[in-house]
Amino acid sequence: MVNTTIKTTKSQEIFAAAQNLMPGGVSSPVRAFKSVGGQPIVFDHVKGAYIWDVDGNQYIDYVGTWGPAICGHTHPEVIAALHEALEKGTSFGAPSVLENVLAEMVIDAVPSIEMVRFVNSGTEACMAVLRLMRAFTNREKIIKFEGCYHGHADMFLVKAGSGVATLGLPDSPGVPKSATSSTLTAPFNDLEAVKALFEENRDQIAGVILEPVVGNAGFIPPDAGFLEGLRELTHEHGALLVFDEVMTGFRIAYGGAQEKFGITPDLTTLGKVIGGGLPVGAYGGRRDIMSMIAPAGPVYQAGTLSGNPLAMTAGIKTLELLQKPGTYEYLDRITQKLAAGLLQIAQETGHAACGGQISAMFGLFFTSGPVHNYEDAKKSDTAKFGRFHRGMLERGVYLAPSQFEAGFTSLAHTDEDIEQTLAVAREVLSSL
Ligand code: KE4
Repeated sequence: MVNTTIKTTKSQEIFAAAQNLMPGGVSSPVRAFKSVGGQPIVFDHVKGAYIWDVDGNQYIDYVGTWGPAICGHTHPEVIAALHEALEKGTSFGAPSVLENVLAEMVIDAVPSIEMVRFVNSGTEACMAVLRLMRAFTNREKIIKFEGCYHGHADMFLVKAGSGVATLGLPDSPGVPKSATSSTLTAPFNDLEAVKALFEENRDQIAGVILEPVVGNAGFIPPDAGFLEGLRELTHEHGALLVFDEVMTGFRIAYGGAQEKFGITPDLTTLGKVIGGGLPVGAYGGRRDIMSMIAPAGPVYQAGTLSGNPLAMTAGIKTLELLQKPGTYEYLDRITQKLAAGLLQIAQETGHAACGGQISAMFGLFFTSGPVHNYEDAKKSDTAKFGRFHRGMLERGVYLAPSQFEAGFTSLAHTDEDIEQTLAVAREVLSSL
C-alpha cells in the first residue's frame, strides 16, 4: 500500500492486475515509476493541459504523452479532423494524398529535409536512418552520445538515456556484441572526444547521431559551438551529421533545433509532434541520400501502417495549429516562467538545483551543476527528485517520472497553471 494523500484505489487495483498481464504492468518501462517510486497513476482521460486518473484526481500535465500533445490534449480541431478521417478509413496500406500534405509541411518546415519517409515510431526512424547512413557512406561505425536515447534498436542501446538510464540498466541483455561493436560513444558537449574518435577510426565512421538538445538524460542543451563543431568535424571526415529531433522537432522551434541553432544536418529523425498523438515517426534529409531508400534505391525499409490516414490527419492539423503566429513566443514565455520559478523556489528553500528551458522543453536537476553531459546529470540527487515528483503528484502536478527525462509544456498551459504549479512546488520543496 502506498502512503498517499490522494485516493488512488482504482489506480492501484488496475495497476496490480496489469502487472500480471504485462511485464512491469506497462507498455513502456518509464511509465512504471521505478526510479521515482510509488504507485503509477492510471489515466482515465485527458484534455488540454490536464489529466484525470481513474480515481477522479485531476493533474496539470507536464509530460504531454512524452511530447506529442504540444497543442494540448484532444485539441478540438484535431479531434474533429480525426472524426472526419475515420469515416474514410483507418488504414489504406496504399498511397493517400494525406502523406503528400504532411510530407510537404515537414519539408517546408525542417531546413535539412528535402525528402521524407514516414514510419510508425521514433525507434523505427532511427533504425532506418542508421541503415541509410551506413549505406550512403559505405562505412559501419557510428558515434552517439552518452545519455542520448534513439529508441530501443540494438545498435543504440549503448550508454543510452531515457528508460535505460532511468532503470540503471547496463544497456540491455539480448543485444549481441556484433550489434553494438560499431557504436562508439562520447560525452555530450565534448568535441575533443569526438575528434579523438574520428582520428582513431579514420574513414570508418558513417556519421554522428545526437539529440541536438538532450531530453533523455534530463534536459541538457548544447554548449556554444558544440553543434557547429560537429558539423565541421563530420564534413572534414566525410561523415554524416544526423539530428535525432524526435523530441525537439516542432518543439524547440517550428523547424526544430536545427532552425533554432542554425545548423543543417544531413539527415533528421522526427516523431511525437508530427503525429499529433497518433503513432508516427519520420526520417528525411538530403535528396541524394534519401533517394537510396527502397523502392527508389536499394536500402530497404517498410511498414504496414506507415503514413496511415489517421496519423497523417492528426499530424497535419497539429502542424497547422503550430503555424499560427505567436505560438513559439507563447510556449517560450510560459516555459521560461515555469523553469525560472522552479529554480528560484529551489534556491529559496535551500536545495541545490540547476536546469533551464528552451521553448516548450525544460528540466530541473537537484545538483548545483552545471550539467553539461550525462556524467554530470548522474551526480544529481535522484532520490530527492523522486520525493519531489511524489509530492508534486499528490498535489495535482504530473511531472515526468524520471530525473532522466525532460518536461514539456503546451499551448493549453496557462499562466494560472504555471502559477499553481509554482505554488505547489514551493509547498513540496519546503517540506523536503
Ligand atoms: P519512440 O520509438 O518511443 O516513438 O521514439 C524513440 C525516441 C527516439 N529519439 C528520441 C530523442 C526520443 O526521445 C525517443 C523516445 N522518447 C521517450 C521519452 N524520453 C519515449 C517515452 C517512452 O520510452 O515511453
